[in-house]
Amino acid sequence: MGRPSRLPGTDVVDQIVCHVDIDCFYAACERLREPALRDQPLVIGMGYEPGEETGAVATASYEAREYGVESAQAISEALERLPRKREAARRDDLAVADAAFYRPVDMEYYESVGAAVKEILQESATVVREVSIDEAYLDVTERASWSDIESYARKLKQEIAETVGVTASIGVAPTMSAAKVASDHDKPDGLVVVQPDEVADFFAPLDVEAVHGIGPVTAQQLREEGIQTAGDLAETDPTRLEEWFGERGRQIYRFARGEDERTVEPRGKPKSFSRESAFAEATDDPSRQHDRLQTLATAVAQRADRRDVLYQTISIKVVTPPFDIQTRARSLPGPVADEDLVQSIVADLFEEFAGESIRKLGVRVANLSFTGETQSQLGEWASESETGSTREHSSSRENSPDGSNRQGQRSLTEFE
Ligand code: TTP
Ligand code: MG
Repeated sequence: MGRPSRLPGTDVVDQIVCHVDIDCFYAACERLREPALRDQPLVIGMGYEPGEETGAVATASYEAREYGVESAQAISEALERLPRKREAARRDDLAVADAAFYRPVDMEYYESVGAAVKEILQESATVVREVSIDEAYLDVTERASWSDIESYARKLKQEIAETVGVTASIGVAPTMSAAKVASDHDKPDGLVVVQPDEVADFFAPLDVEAVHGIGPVTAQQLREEGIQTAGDLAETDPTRLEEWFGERGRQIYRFARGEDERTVEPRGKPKSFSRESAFAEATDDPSRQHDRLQTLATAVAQRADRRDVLYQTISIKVVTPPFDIQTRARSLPGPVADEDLVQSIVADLFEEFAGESIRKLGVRVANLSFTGETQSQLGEWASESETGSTREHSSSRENSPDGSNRQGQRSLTEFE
């Protein structure tokens, strides 16, 4: 197996594409740092505070979607369908069970959770195309085969759930557009594999609106022409579609037939590099702890080095039983690429944990530069340490970042 190649004599690319999309992403992030929001109707958006008038829903949890609340809806409409818990609790005519929690958008925090997911994806595939904060295409042709792709995808979902704490839906197919449709097909927590010989059967019964590139307006136009399903669209004369929609008509025709010759090409740069490793059982053996930390430091520094990346923040993550996460970060005055320095800083940061029983360790370098500017000398850095602590998968709001830009706080959320 190698990178995707065209099947002999055809236009068909021989590749395995995974499309990964996190379920109700902003809501999932809020639930990470405020576990009381789990299983509750939850709306993320702006403009719901008293005195504010306009604003839109960014996303809603699946519990809230059952009330018809959805992305891009006016917040006033969302509040009508699903009042705030706080409001419902005050009034006799509103049931608290039929009300939702509302939270404002906190992009900086969501970016840090998104970066942690992307890091796992970068490790899991040969090529990753990041398309939005919570979504990416993976070329996994070299990492799996069609016979074991389901277990590959299941492991990837599990790793995202265990490491970051959010659920992903994954679609696998031989083309990007089919993989995208497949990941949407069984949300939330979906896993849909469309084998190469199943593409036509998979598409045929789907509503035209499920086809990649077709929004509600186009879907309505198609329905008015009697084209209800992707199967109908696949059998429509493409010249008619071209008359109606121009070049895009050809494209949706091809997508509805499962034809898409694009290959997954990279875009976007990593925000950090990290490695974590759990002990089989928690250990208080200082030499095992030290060795593990040094191995992680070397792995991370070498990975950054291979990509010609400099870093300015170095941090460690220490998980003690049962699941308490502590992070310690140190920022340097300028970007460096120095394996020995990473090793000595992580050893320094770890000193305060001497004697403790440790379950898991992690090392991260962040604040990356890709241009290879001047490298700081060791003596120059007047370092600044930051600390943070939280509980794995159940960090509370009090422990979460307060929105300031301090280095250590960013590293805290990146580890969550
Ligand atoms: P999506 O992946 O489209 O939506 P989602 O993750 O909330 O829900 P799901 O994937 O389970 O259907 O978008 C990712 C995030 O982008 C979403 O959590 C919030 C933000 N977003 C907006 O702010 N406005 C929008 O109109 C949309 C669609 C998304
Ligand atoms: Mg999503």
